[in-house]
Amino acid sequence: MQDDNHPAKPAPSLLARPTRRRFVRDAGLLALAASPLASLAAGLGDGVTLADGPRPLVRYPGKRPLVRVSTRPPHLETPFTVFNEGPITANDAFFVRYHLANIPLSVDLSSYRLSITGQVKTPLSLSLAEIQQLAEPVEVVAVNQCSGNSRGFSSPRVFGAQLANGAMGNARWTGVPLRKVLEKAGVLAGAKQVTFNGLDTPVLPSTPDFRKALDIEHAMSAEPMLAWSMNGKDLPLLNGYPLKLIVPGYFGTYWVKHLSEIEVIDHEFSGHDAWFMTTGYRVPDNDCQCVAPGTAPAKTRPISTLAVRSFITSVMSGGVLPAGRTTQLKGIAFDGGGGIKAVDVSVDGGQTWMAATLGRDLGRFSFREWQLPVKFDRKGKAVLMVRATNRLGEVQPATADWNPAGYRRHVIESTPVTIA
Ligand SMILES: Nc1nc2c(c(=O)[nH]1)N[C@H]1C(S)=C(S)[C@@H](COP(=O)(O)O)O[C@H]1N2
Ligand SMILES: [Mo]
Repeated sequence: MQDDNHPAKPAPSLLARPTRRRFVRDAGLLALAASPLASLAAGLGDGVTLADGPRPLVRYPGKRPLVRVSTRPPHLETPFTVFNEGPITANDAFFVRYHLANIPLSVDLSSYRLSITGQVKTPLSLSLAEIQQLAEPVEVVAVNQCSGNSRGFSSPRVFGAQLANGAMGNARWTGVPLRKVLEKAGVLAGAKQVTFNGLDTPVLPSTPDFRKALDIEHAMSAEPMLAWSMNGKDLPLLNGYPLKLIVPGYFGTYWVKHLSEIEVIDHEFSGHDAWFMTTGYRVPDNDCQCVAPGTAPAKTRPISTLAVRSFITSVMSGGVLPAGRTTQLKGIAFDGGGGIKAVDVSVDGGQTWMAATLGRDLGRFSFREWQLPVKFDRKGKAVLMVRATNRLGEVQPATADWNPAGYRRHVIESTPVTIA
């Protein structure tokens, strides 16, 4: 079992100092040396040092150097400077996350099929070409963000991959609405959920498969999509070629890659292969989806939509900005589909705030760019902060809330800089 979804057992002493799992990591490195994906690039990393130590850049097929979180299965973060290139994250820079070590290293379209089974009138087995014929293609620009993005900043520390802020990306997805394929199969009365599985498999039978479920109403709604194209090109292999479930507004865990099986069920998904719904990827079942640091929630529920977030992308932590001259601050904001209404920036550690100018609106599920010219009169240390408000009036909290898995981090970000 990959440690990212270690059952959130709250043992305070362990939470304060989780196991490093060095053995597992090193074993992964050895395996990589013998794998077809072996092409480690020399690199100095992204400069982020979390409690797990410095993080090197690695090079995988079809990708520019990305930050290595783990090697088997591949888990790669986007270097943060990429988010300053524009509101769309390039395919070759997009983060990669897998839970199971048997991942497809190629997919043959002549034998690839998507099956639709379970509580349907007509079970289907469709080629990619048949899926593409199901309906007029639709497009959405949407953020894919890992539930554990930024988890490495949790305090007290939590189990799981110590991610910085690069387990997210924004792309234009092209495909057909999920409901078109469900309508073609004919969903029977009594259907409760729809489950999704991809071509990757566990190495050991004791490891649960990676399967996710959506409620039938959500699956039949306008948003979820079966996408074969990302930013106008085929999906990169590592991001789910040839077909990926897109669930706009929802965390990446639902965006099943190499999608090969859809099953309509008449009950809530349960059992061994439902682990990533019933045990992993759950948040405290309350309004803030949080608990007092170091404590366990009484009740949990599956994680769902993205919280409001915003980042400065034009200046990194520790950056140096000029005094007496105008600097264009720039960044991104996003949420779970309400849409960004306003972005405010502070250059005095949160005492006063200035309204930033929003960039082009690419849709309510997309990154929204913002910018603001600022002039620093005094030399010395300064703390830049950015906060966003969505159309529902939601903003980030000033201090981070906490949950045992470090999911859904969404605090107001601070960037300490020097004015010189
Ligand atoms: N088949 C498959 N799909 C998967 C996963 C996986 O392990 N296997 N991980 C999920 C999780 S937790 C995330 S965050 C996203 C990451 O998408 P990406 O690798 O395309 O960036 O894929 C999701 N889809
Ligand atoms: Mo994830």
